Amino acid sequence: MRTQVAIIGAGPAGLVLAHLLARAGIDAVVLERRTRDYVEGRVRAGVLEQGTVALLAELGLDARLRAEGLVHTGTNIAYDGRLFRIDMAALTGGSTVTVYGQQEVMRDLFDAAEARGVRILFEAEDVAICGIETDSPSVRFRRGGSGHTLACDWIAGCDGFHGASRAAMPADVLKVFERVYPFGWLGILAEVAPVNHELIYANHENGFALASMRSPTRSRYYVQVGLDERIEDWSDARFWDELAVRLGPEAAAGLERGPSFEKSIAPLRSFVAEPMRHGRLFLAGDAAHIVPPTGAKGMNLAVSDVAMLAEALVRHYRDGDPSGLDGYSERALARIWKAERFSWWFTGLTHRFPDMDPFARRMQVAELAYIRGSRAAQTVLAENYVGLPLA
Ligand code: FAS
Ligand code: PHB
Repeated sequence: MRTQVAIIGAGPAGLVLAHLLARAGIDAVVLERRTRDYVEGRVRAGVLEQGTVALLAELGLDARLRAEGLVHTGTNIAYDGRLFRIDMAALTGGSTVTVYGQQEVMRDLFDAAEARGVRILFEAEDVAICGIETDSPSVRFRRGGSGHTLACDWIAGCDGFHGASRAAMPADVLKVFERVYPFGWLGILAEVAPVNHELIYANHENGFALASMRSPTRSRYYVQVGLDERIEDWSDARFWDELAVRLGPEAAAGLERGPSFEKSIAPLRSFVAEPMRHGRLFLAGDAAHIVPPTGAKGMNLAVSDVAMLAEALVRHYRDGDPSGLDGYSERALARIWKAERFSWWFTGLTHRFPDMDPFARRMQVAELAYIRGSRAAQTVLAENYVGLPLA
């Protein structure tokens, strides 16, 4: 088998890249180890930056997004029994975010793949990356009980944090930067109306909580939990009681309870691997970086990475111009580190750290009070949350 670009991973990074390359007439093959149902069934991100929405629209993949996505002009912060709104659109010249679950994005990307000529090989196992320091790289894999080799010009490692691509980078080339947080997020989905028409990020002395949603009738809620806590420790009743406490009386007024139909705990980390290119291998999305979901950046960064990578590949194949490929890692990392900073800052502002002393707690409350009263501080939060421009 041969293609121009071998894409490993059919998550948001791999599929958006595949659509962008197919639209440009560049041949690609996506190797995904799971089934479509498994990938589409993973409950993950919920908030799309304006740039992500625009890219999906450019690809003609925004019909359902426009019909079902919830456009938010603001977001809300609750602390010490208070609740205040940040009018992001007013502070950023009209920018908004759209609530539309990653599962829906993946369904739209998969549904449109065949018509666009996107080739996805599901259940491709034992992927092995070869020859990235040569002019003839390839990817070996097993599928349907047989071994295969995919010869290619370039390899896009879009296989997430636990994939094979980052491990293919030479150890003496790769530098990693990491912060592992001493807590996780317990999230539920429930068929109940959201407590607010926008999101609420809550800082409480018991810990962080987030009120989000997937539709006017489906809510997505999170509470911060300790690393030693298990899903079986959290009945629905305990979850709803603790969520109400952490949101506070004003934010939780009218909180509708109901049975959860999805419940999971996700760990939080900040992680960046540099560089995002070695020879014929490029990294994109979670394969190269992870952010705590507080800033709603994970999936959006994956999309902006591959928007830059696709632009570079088009310049290479159409114009014989290597500059985009040569500059990809530096350009992508410049935007990634700003999102890492925002996500790390917003996590530090809203979560309860086990070693937090009374002074540190007072610093959190003082910063929240300052943001509540400062247009300048709210502008800084708003412009990061809606998404910084692609430089
Ligand atoms: P992904 O991990 O989505 O996709 C990688 C794909 O590669 C997967 O389909 C995987 O099966 C495949 N793969 C892996 N190894 C392979 C191999 N060896 N061979 C072939 N295929 C392979 N972001 C937010 O913004 N908000 C959130 O609330 C949020 N919650 C999250 C919860 C969890 C549990 C996780 C893990 C992530 C969450 N994220 C969230 C971040 C998430 O949305 C990612 O940023 C996003 O999925 C990144 O997309 P990709 O880079 O495509 O990686
Ligand atoms: C979600 O709806 O899943 C969500 C929203 C905002 C975040 C994280 C997760 O910051």
